[in-house]
Order: sequence, then C-alpha cells, then structure tokens
Amino acid sequence: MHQTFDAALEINLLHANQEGADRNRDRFDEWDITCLNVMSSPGAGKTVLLEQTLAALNQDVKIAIIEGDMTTELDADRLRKYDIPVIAINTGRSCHLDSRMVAGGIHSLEHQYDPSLFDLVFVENVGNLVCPAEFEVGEHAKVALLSVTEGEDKPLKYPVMFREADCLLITKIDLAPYLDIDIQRIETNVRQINPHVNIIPLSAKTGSGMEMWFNWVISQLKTSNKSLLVEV
Ligand SMILES: Nc1nc2c(ncn2[C@@H]2O[C@H](COP(=O)(O)OP(=O)(O)O)[C@@H](O)[C@H]2O)c(=O)[nH]1
Ligand SMILES: [Mg+2]
Repeated sequence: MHQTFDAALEINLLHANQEGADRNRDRFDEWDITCLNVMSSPGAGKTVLLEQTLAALNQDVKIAIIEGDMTTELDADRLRKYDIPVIAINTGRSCHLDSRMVAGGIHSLEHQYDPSLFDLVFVENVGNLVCPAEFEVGEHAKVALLSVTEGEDKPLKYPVMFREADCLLITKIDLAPYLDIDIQRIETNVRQINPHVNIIPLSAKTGSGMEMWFNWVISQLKTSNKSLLVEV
C-alpha cells in the first residue's frame, strides 16, 4: 500500500519538475542561451573543469553559472574570480537541484543582467551520482564526470546518470598510472548503457583532452562560432 502511494507521489513530483524544466528551457531558448547541466559525485572535478573552461572561453563566449551546493558558496566564490555572473543556490538538505530552484536562479540572473547577452549557462549540480540525473532543470544537454579514482564499475552501479549523459568526461586521467584502473573498461561499461554518448577522457591538471572538451562545448552553442574551434 505504502509502496503504491510512494510511487504515485514520485511520479507527480517528477512530472511537476519536468514541467518546470520545460519552462526554464523555454526561457533559455528565448534568449538563445545554451544550458549545460554538469553532474558527478563529489570531488570528480566539476569546479576545476568550469574554472579552466572559463579561463579558455570566457573572452569569446558570454558565460554565466548557476552553482548548486548544499550549504556553502565555496565553489561559487572560486568561479566569481573569473568576473562572470555566478548565481549560488543552496539546496539545504536536498541532494540535487530541481527545476524550481533553477527557475529561482534564472530569475536572479534576469533581475541583475540582460540575459540576452549570454551564450552559455553552466549549472554545476550538487555532488551526487544518483538524484541529479532524475531531475531535469531545463538544460539542453547533460554532462557527467567520472574520475578515474571512482572505479570502472560505477557506470554499471549508477546507470541512470550514465544513460542520461550526452557527454561523459573521464576525469583525472593523470592519476591513472598510480591506480589499478583500466580507462578502456570504463568506456566499455558506459557504452553498454549508452552506446552513442560522447566520451572524453581528460585531465585538468595536465591539460590532456581539454581542447576536445572545449570543442564539444562550442559545438553545443546556439550561436556557434566555428572560428572558436580549437585544433586537436
Ligand atoms: N590530479 C588531478 N586532480 C584533479 C583534477 N581535477 C580536479 N582535481 C582535484 O580534485 C579535487 C576536487 O575537485 P573539484 O573541482 O572541487 O570537484 P567537484 O566537487 O566535482 O567540484 C580538487 O582537489 C582538485 O584539485 C585532475 O584532472 N587531476
Ligand atoms: Mg564543485
């Protein structure tokens, strides 16, 4: 009995969230903004990735960030150093951003800036490999990170995240020589769940693979400027 009630509640919750996500996406579309939802377990390298992406693309692409964190603004403060709008959202006890919270972020952005000036909004989701994958926020594409320190089996154990991802970044590959990890095995496990996902192994520390990532980001822009593509 309880289970039926819980299942119905969950369906309603996800349905309401989806409606909110569609409204958020309509807003982004109105302003020709591409929104990318960046997700991973805590510590996989989301904020470092965004810092380096800002350093590389900020001159040519107008970027804003919606930064989700349970309690602090530590990541938001790291990203504010790049002199771009960073809207911090504290989710409290919730382990993911939902579309209502991101609608609040869009509202703040709209209130403080002219949103039509922006090309790209990154959402850094709360560090969690499960819940964020189930709650769309109005993104145009989902980016999942899996660091080599997390193990080859994670795509099989947390399939929703890896099924939903449009782009999978295998991060911290500079650490692979020190670990008992087979990057090819990670790729094979991901492809079992999501055969056509774009997979980019990279290291924010050595820079390896970063240009492929920047090119993928540029390819997602509505106002795509091919001259920004980097030769790899
Ligand atoms: N060795 C190595 N460390 C990294 C790399 N990317 C991130 N880190 C480190 O991983 C830790 C967590 O990174 P952070 O970006 O805060 O992860 P987040 O919690 O997913 O936002 C930090 O100590 C980073 O310096 C990488 O490519 N190589
Ligand atoms: Mg972070």
